[in-house]
Amino acid sequence: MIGMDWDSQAGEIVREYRFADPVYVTRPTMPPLDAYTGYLRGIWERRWLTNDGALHQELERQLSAHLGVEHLSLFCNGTIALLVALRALQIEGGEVITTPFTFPATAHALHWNGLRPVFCDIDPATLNLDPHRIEPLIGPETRAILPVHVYGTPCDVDAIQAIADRHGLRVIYDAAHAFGVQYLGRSLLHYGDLAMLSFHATKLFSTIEGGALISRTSAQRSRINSLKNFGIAGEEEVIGPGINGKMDEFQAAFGLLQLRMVGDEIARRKAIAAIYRERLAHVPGLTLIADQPLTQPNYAYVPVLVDADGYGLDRNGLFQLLRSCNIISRKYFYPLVSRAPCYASLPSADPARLPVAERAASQVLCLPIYGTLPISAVHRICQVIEVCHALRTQATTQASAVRPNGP
Ligand code: T4K
Repeated sequence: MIGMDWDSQAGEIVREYRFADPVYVTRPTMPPLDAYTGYLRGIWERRWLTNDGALHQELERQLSAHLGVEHLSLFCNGTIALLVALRALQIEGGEVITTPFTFPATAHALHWNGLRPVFCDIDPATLNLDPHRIEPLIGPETRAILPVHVYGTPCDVDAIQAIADRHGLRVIYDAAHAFGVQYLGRSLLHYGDLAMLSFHATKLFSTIEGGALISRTSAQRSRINSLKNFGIAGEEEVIGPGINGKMDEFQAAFGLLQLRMVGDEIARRKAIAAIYRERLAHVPGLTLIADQPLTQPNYAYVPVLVDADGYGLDRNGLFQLLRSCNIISRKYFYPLVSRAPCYASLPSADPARLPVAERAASQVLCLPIYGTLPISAVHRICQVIEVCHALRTQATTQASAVRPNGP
C-alpha cells in the first residue's frame, strides 16, 4: 500500500478489514428468552402491570443489595429520574454548575426545571468537571452542582463536596454511566445529595429503558417515590406537582434477569478493555483515559482521544475510516451540549471558556465494547487503527522527504 495516495490506501484497508455486519459501539446483553417468558407468565397471572408491582419491588431490593446502597428508587428512565432529583431537593430558580461534556439529557433536566445551566470546563485527564474551575463560577444565583461521572470515571468527589459545603450548594451526580463503579471500596453512588443511574438499552446494566435515584435517607426516598407517582403520597394526598416516572413490570423483569448476567458482562468487558489498552496505548497520537486510583471500574466505554498531529489523521478521518470498515464507533460527546441552540447564547457556553471540553469533543471516539463482542473482532479493530496510523505517518514522512528545501 506504500506509495499509494490516501484514498487508495483507505480503500485497501476497507477491502482487507471490513466486517460483513456492523460492529456497533455497544449491544445490549439479552437474557435467555425462556427466562423472560417465565416472568411474563407471572405478570399475566397476577394481572399487575405497573405501579410498584412485585417484580418492581424485587428489583429494588436486589439492586440495592448488589450496589451496596440503602435507598434506591426505580424510574422509567434516567432523564426523568434527574428531573425528579432536582425537584426533590427543591432546587427551584437560579443556576446550576454542570459539565458541557455529557449527553444532552444532563443539561435538559435543568432546563425542564426552569434552572439555568452554567457550563464549567473539564479536567483533561478524567474529562469530568474540573473542581478548580467551579468556584469562580459560583454567584448569588448558584443553587447546586450537577457533575457527571463520564464513562463511569469518578469525579473528584471530595473536592466537589468541599466546594459545595463551603458555599451551601447541593450536589446531584449524573451517574448514568457509573453502574457498579466502586471508589475507595464502596459504591460511587454514595457521593452527593442524590445520584442518578440510567438503565437504557445501551448501558452496562439495562431494563430496556429505565433508571434510578439513590438517596441518603428514607424520608428523601419517600418524597422521590411520591414525586415519580404524580406527587401522590396516599389515596387522598398529593404533596406536590409530581410526574409519571414509574418503571413497569416488564422493565423490572428484564432488569432482574440482567442483574444475574452483569458480573460476567463486566468480566468480559474487562478483557476487551485490556486488549484495547495493550494495543492502542502505545500508538502515537492516541490517548486512553488512565485507570483511576482507588477505583474499581465498570468498563462501560472505551473512549480514545485522537490527536491528529501525532496519529497522522484527525478524529473525523478515523471515524469515517472505521465506518467504512463497518465499525460503528461514536463521538460521545460531540458536539458539546453547550453548543445546542437552547444553550449556545449563555455566557458560560462560549467555546473560549471551555477549551478543554472543546478539544476533547473534537478528539474523542468511543470504540465498540460489549460482552458478546468477539476477541478476534477487537484485535481487528485495533489492527485497522494501527495500520491507518502506520500508513498516514509513512505518507507524511515521504511527503516531507520529497519536499524541496523551503525558506
Ligand atoms: N446522562 C448521561 C450522561 C447519559 O449518557 C444519558 C444517556 C442520560 C443522562 C439519560 O439517560 P436515559 O434517559 O437515556 O436513561 C444512547 C442512549 O440512548 C442514551 O441513553 C445514552 N445516555 C447515550 C450515551 O447513548 P444514542 O442516541 O447514542 O443511542 P443509539 O440509539 O444511537 O444507540 C447506540 C448504539 O447502541 C447503536 O448504534 C446500536 C446499539 N443499540 C442501541 C439500542 C437502542 C442496540 O444494539 N440495541 C438497542 O436497542 O444514545
